[in-house]
Amino acid sequence: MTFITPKAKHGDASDGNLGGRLSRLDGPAKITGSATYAAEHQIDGLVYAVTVQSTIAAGVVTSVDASAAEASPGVLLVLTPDNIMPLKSATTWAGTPGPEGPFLALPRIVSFNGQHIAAVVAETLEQATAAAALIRVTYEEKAHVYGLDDPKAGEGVPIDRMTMSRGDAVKALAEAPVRIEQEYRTPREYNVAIEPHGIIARWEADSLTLWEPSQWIDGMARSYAEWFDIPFENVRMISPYIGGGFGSKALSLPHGAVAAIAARMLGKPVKLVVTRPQTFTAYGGRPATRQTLALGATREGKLLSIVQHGVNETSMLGVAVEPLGSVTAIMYAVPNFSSRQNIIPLNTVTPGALRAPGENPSAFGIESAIDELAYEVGIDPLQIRLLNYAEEDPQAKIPWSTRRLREAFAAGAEAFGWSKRSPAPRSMREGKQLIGWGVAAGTYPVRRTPGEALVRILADGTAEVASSSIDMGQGTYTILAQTAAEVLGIPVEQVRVKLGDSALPRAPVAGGSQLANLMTGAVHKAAHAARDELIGLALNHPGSPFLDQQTNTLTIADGVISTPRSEQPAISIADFMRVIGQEKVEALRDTLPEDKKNTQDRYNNFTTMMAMKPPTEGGYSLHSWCAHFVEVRVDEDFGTVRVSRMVSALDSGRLYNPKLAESQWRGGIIMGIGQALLEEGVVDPRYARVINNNLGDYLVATNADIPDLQVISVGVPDHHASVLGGKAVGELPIVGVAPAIANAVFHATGKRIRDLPITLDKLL
Ligand code: MCN
Ligand code: MOS
Repeated sequence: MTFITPKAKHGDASDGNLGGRLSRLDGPAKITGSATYAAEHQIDGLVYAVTVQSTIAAGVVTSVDASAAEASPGVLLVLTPDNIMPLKSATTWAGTPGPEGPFLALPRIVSFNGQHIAAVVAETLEQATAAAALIRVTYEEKAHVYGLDDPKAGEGVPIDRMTMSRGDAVKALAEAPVRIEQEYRTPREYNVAIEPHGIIARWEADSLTLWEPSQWIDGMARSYAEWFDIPFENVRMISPYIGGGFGSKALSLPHGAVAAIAARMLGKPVKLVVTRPQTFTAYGGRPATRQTLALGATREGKLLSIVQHGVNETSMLGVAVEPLGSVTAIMYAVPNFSSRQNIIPLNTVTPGALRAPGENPSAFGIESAIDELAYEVGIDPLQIRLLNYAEEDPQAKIPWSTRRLREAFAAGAEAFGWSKRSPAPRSMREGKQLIGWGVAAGTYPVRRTPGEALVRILADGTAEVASSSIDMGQGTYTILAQTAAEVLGIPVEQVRVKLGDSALPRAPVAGGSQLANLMTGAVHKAAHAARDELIGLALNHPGSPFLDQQTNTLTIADGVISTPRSEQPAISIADFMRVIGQEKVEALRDTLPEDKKNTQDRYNNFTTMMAMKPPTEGGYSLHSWCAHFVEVRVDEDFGTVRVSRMVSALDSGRLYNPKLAESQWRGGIIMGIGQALLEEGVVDPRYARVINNNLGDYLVATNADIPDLQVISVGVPDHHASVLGGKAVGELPIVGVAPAIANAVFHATGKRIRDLPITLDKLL
């Protein structure tokens, strides 16, 4: 079992506590290659699976000729729609029953190009790959719908729960002295984590062990248990290191089912790693979106009404909703608002979650539109945002817990030098470079699900923290060590954190940027309980040197127990444990409400998202906020866009580790720059196939694309949001980056790009 132990020395002792800038504890293992990722585990008797994907987008597999593959060297098994083991349908992530009928990991009906339709298992990866190429599939092809622009796409299906309104938006829009109406679009975007999805599945009798990267060990384990109709306790999922997920590693997927089926049929452990091209269709990324936004305002720029209609693509089989009204509804104090949304089924894999699903494209719409309004009425883009500042949640009509967006605008503008901006488009240049300055805001809700943690103090005076929650790079190991160190009074170097194993105390999904708040809360509670028990022993144990002290409390600092007034006696935890002959002191605690501690509620809490509280529950509206200020340089001749400078000010409440939070923010901003300028899944209409399905053609931002990024924290502790005062960090920073860049590009060039990414062809 992997324990993460801090090795590197760090500056100041307090760095080890909450709020300290401790470096990532998992960093050295990841950088030096000693971290073992799921597919790197060495398992005796391992065999290798490779999937074959459909080359049509719609139709039926009429036959699969596997004879050549079966006769190929080393081949052990070929799975096709003819012999795939039907699995039970599993409960959805929302906690609702899964689709009717069995779950077929290799279905005969083809609903998108790139769907797994066969798999080959062989003694080596090379043999499996070679044999997979020999499989001949015959299809009966049907007409497909390739994308939102396909004339066959239609209007789609309204999603009633997305409908929002206040006031009379249509009437107020019609009466508004100033009106603008535009359509904004975002393309299909992909998670492209550097570690591709992969799995090793091994059966021992009716127990299944899975080495698979996971953002949600307990949720995924539940799917496997239900698919194979075995008890949840029989699934062991192991995922100590994850090479990024960005939303794509939270759910069990068909290729995982294929590996587990093959392992069961063969009685051998099976490894299946999807290839980079397959990562584009083995699961979905962010769906393409389109939204019309109509803004009505006074001539002074005060918003009177917003009317929004959004659509996003989904698959033929699944309902994926990318909530386009999420930011629009709350960013500005507009009295009249209406928003509705449709989803349009297409021949694509069911879209999934990608960093800030909903908020991200929502902000692209509203934060571009408000900028357009600023030019229309002739006021500064920052001023118009302050003019329409929402002092309370305009949709829920309740106070914000904290909203330091005004402070973010002020701090960002100051650091950026916004006051020196020349207002007119195309008015700033350096030689052939047109310079543009843009601003946009972003927000992300604080989501809350109860958690659980074990904290154990050992005989040698060190401590352990254990949880089935995960660290995919965001810093969970580090902040949980800091939480335990601070509460226990033990140096952080002596705290080990164990994560990523379903055998450990349970945890909900590491999604929706909730994990840091909920897990620091659970560890804090468990550590307090362990510390209280240790102090209780020191006060009451017959062998304790503190027994005859006139005190009812003790302090622990730097691993030493002492009385609060005099320093005598003082004894290290290790010596104390030896004196009283105790092996360990441990506490398992959860943050479940009293009425939800029963077995079924507890199970659902950790294995579905049913218990996740909306940000408006509890009387306050809980959100993180940010403001991005961008400078772009656009080459007048070539239309190339470079982000040359960027300052972002963010309010995530209290930061548990500012170094890591800043790194999260920079990472999200970098993804936002990629989204603004580079990322787009290109679909060939003839085959409804994503054609740039590799990192050579699907461009993400690289170092050369990224300038120095200044990030400023403007948050204050928010104890409505979480026990320890933090708000959401992980997804916030990407929200608002693309519109800030689009706004800067308009300022530079006078061209408004409403269709991401902003490529040179659109500017020339
Ligand atoms: N943090 C902090 N103070 C707070 C809150 C958080 O210092 N008040 C820091 C901590 O280092 C914490 C990190 O920020 O570990 C992220 O915390 P949080 O916002 O709670 O997000 P989660 O831990 O739930 O992580 C998930 C989130 C999501 S949903 C996506 S998508 C995303 C993201 O994190 N994917 C990532 N950041 C990622 N970072 C990396 N490296 N890889 C991914 O795949
Ligand atoms: Mo993040 S997209 O909620 O995993």
